Amino acid sequence: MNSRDNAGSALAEPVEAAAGGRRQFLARSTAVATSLATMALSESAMAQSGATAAAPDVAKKNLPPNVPAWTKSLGAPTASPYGVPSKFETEATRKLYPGLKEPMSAYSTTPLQELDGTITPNGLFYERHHAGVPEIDPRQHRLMIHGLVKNPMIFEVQELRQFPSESHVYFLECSGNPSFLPPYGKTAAEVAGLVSCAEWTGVPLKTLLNRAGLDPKAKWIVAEGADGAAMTRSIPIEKCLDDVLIAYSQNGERLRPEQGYPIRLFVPGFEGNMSIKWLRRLHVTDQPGYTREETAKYTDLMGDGRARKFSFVMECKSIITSPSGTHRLTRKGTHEMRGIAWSGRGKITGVDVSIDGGNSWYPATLQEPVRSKALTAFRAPFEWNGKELVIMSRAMDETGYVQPTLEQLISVRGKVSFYHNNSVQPWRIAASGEVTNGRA
Ligand SMILES: Nc1nc2c(c(=O)[nH]1)N[C@H]1C(S)=C(S)[C@@H](COP(=O)(O)O)O[C@H]1N2
Ligand SMILES: [Mo]
Repeated sequence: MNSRDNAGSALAEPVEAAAGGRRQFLARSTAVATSLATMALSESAMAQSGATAAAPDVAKKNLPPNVPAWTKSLGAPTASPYGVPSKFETEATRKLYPGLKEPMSAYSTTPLQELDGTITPNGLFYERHHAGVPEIDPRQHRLMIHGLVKNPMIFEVQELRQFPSESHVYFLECSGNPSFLPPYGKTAAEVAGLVSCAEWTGVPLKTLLNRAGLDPKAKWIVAEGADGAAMTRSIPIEKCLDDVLIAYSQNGERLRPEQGYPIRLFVPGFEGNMSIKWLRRLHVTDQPGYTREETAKYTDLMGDGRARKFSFVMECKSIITSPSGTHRLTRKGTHEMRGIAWSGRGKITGVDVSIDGGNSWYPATLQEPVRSKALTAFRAPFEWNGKELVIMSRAMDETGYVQPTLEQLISVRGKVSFYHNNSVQPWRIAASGEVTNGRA
């Protein structure tokens, strides 16, 4: 690492030097680069890297012992107004959920199988819009609080930013991530890509409610969005006075239009549809609104025909994202499985993994810090000797709840249930190394 850093700083100097000096430097840097390359690519490193062997089309002229083309010229100019990923990262993109026919009342998935760690880049945050993404001028947007309050209020966006703020890392998950029935997705994104995680900054809702002054009869708040769907949901007052935020930033920058610019409600640990985007109205009431979204839509029909309503909390769940569907193992030996776990009830306390289809389990290592209602990364080594394996993970949270199998879930909820499938996800590694959905 050190010698590479030194080489890097040596590279920085000559850019400002005169042309003659630069040519001289290039001769010097060629020597440095060549010796570094020889050192780094020891035999064992070559055996580990699969990448060189797997890409025969890559021009040999850029490989050791040659100096690559990009080392012999200036790069792109500084200060492109907004940075974008490398053009070689073509798979790290959001995709419309499989089978959707139109993009307006639709959802797109986070490419979980392409990402590392627990923070979702803003451009890859999953999307769920009931009527497309409105373009809202923040100067013309207002938040109204009315109903069972002493002082009804209307806030400008810039006023909201002046209240004492808080920042928290929280996951957001759509309750339909995924449905119970086949077809089962091919990739981790298709199976569970309607979950993402960000650091949200905003003003606690309780601050605004205290200012408005709650009537003792206040029991619910009906939140409404400013999009064409005027998406509306009722939230119990206890939750509103607990950890709900009026968020205006995600991962340090202002919300993206897709995530509710200029402000959204953020209801930690609850199903995504309650975190009303483009928030314009909070109606304080003594009972739920029983809006279209919480009657026709977000209830869970049980096997006996009764509906489970107000299933707010996203229960504990996990998924292995690497290796996962459409990945391929290219060598035998020790591999690392990696994944994410989360719970709407608090912190993840453990993740077990299995390589024999769930017959036996062993503990994965959790990446610190483990945060409440946020994605937690886990990893565990496993051996692959060229025989078929079925790998899966099972998470536990601080309430003692253990992530169920699909069979266990169906035995309780029946088969007509659509939302809240938090079951264990198996991946099959074939003798060829190909990874596919273990359910298909
Ligand atoms: N105003 C409004 N809020 C909304 C929605 C919507 O369509 N309109 N979709 C909801 C649903 S179903 C989910 S899962 C989340 C998705 O948030 P995201 O697009 O930031 O991931 O927003 C919720 N809030
Ligand atoms: Mo959703």
